Order: sequence, then structure tokens, then C-alpha cells
Amino acid sequence: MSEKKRILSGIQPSGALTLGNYVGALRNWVELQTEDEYEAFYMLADLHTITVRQEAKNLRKNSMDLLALFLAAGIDPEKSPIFFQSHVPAHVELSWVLSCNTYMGELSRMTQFKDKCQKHADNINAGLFTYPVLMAADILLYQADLVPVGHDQKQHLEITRDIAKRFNNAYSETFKLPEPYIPKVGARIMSLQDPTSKMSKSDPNENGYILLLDTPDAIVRKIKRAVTDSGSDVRRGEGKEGVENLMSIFSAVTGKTMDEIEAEFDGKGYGDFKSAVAEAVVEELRPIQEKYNELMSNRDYLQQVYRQGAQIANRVAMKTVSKVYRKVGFIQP
Ligand code: ATP
Ligand code: LTN
Repeated sequence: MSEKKRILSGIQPSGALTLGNYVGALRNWVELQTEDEYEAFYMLADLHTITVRQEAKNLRKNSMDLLALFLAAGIDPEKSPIFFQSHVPAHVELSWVLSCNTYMGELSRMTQFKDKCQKHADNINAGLFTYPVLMAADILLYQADLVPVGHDQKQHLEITRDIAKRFNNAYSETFKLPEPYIPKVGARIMSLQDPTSKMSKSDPNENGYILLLDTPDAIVRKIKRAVTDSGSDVRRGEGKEGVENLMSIFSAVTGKTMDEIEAEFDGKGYGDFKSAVAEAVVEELRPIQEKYNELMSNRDYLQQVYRQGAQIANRVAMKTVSKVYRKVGFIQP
């Protein structure tokens, strides 16, 4: 095995990507890529996506869109294989073995499960419940050291470590214990309409999120409409969650600290501040959108990327599954 540390992460093709997905996860993948000590695998978690009802046609479109966005954001497929989860059968195979080493009790404590049960009360399926087991399989298959995700995935990383430890204790050292990599700024971008809940691509209110592919006009409009408070000071504080959220967005895209932002907008109102935030977001997204449009007209290239990615991923993942099957006592084929 190579000496480099492994990274694995994934995003579900469950809809158009938001600014939250970008600054919480995708952008860090690109940053980590420049550090030579890592070898990364990036996955489109299509198996996870069907835990919530999807129309096949939308899933297909969202999947290709997301692949193009990974590339447009700057992931280099020659350095970091990009693949669809459903193209690597080992994910499902390991998931089964791990599910026999995971307790109902620990799964029922997952906040994402509880949230999704509320949001999709008409479809509380078994996949929604075992979602974290499949995610543990995703990570453990690649012996990942580091998993760059947003704050909401921290609990899933903890259960992954617990499952890995349990398996290692029962069957001897098999899995590396992965660490989450959660950015200091931007790990939890909140909804523009309700700053107490996270910005989410499945929010029914489109004014709550900014999409990576939103037009400049839409971005300006959504930020102008963002909920603030009855005051006018650009600073953090009790009751100022809306402004603070805009400040973290501004901080995430400009690299300025929260203190610097407070100083810069001292004495200026929300109007000026919102214009500056909108302009910074538009500029951050412009090159990604241009690259995305270019890529979408080159389907052959996209196909080549995911095929090549699956080939490499399959090789690594199959090795882990063989080892696991041997350890649990299955007869070698
Ligand atoms: P859904 O709304 O369909 O549940 P989602 O928007 O939460 O999806 P995921 O595919 O579940 O998106 O998450 C992809 C990555 O983006 C994860 O690493 C997650 O932690 C991160 N992420 C999602 N929302 C935010 C957010 N508001 N702020 C920061 N990071 C986020
Ligand atoms: N559950 C993640 C998506 C995901 C993932 C993974 C992230 C599926 N498998 C493996 C990191 C590693 C989410 O963001 N909702």
C-alpha cells in the first residue's frame, strides 16, 4: 500500500448543490488536493440518495450535474478518482457485514435519521435507518484517514469509528479509524430564511439557499431578502443569527475573519453589507459556472472520468471486502 494518507468523501446527487455543500465540503476537497501527502477518492453517493424517493429521470440528471460540478470546482480526476457509489458493488457488500455489527439502538440516535423521518413521514424506510452503515462502508473500504465533511456529518463519522473498532476487536485489526475534517469557517451555513436551520438543497423554500448554479441576479435577490434583525449593526451577537450567517458566508468566500468583517462594516448598514456579500459570492461562483457549462457539452469526457474512477475504486474496495469476508469466516470462492 502507498505511504500517502487516504481521503474519502462523498455527496449525494439529491439535487442541485448549495453554497453550504460547497464551502462545507467540496471546496475543502480541492484545497486538500494541493497537499501532496494525501491520496483522495471522491464519490457520488447515489445509493444513499434513494433513501428519499427520487424520480429516476431527476436522479440521472442530478448525477451528471454533480459530476460536472466536482470537476468544475477543481477536483482533478487524474489525481483523485471520482466515481459513482453504485458502480462499486463492494459498498453494498461491506455494508451488509457491517450492519450485522451495528446496533439498532445506536442507529436510532442519529439526528439525520430523526430529521429525515420528520421531513419524509410518509416514507420512513429501512434504508433511511441503515444509511450510516452504508456510509461507514464507504469510508472503511478505502481505509480512509480523513473524511472532509460539513458539521452535520460529525455524528456519522463517530458511528463509523465505533463500528470499525467493534469489528477490529471481534476479528483482529482490519480497518483504519477515520478522522473527520471539518472546516473552521463555513462548516455550517444556515438557511437564509431561517438562520436556525442548516442551508439544505431539499428546502422547499428556494429563498433559503444559494445554488452553485444560481444566476448572479438570483444570488443578489436571495441575499437581499435574507432574514436579519431589526437592528443595523454588522456584528455577531444574541438575536443576530441572520447577520452572523451572512458574515460566515462572506468570511468563507473572502478569507476575511469575523473581526475584520465587523471592522470593515462598522457604521455601515445591512444594505451595503448585503451588496458586498452578494458580489463576493457571485465572483466566487463565476469561474465554477463557466467551467460547468463547458463540461456539460462534453459528455464523453464525463463518462471517461467516472469509468476510470470506478476502475480504480473497485480495485481498492475489492481488496478490503476480500479481507473482511475471509476474517468473518466465509469460504473463499
Ligand atoms: P439534503 O438536503 O438532501 O439532505 P444536503 O444539502 O445536506 O442534502 P449532502 O449531500 O447530504 O447535502 O451533503 C454533502 C456535504 O455537504 C456534506 O459533507 C455535508 O456535511 C455538507 N453540507 C451540507 N449542508 C451544509 C451546510 N449548510 N453548511 C456546510 N456544509 C454542509
Ligand atoms: N452522508 C453524506 C454523504 C456521504 C458521505 C459518505 C460523506 C455518503 N457517504 C462517505 C463522506 C463519506 C452526506 O453528506 N449527507
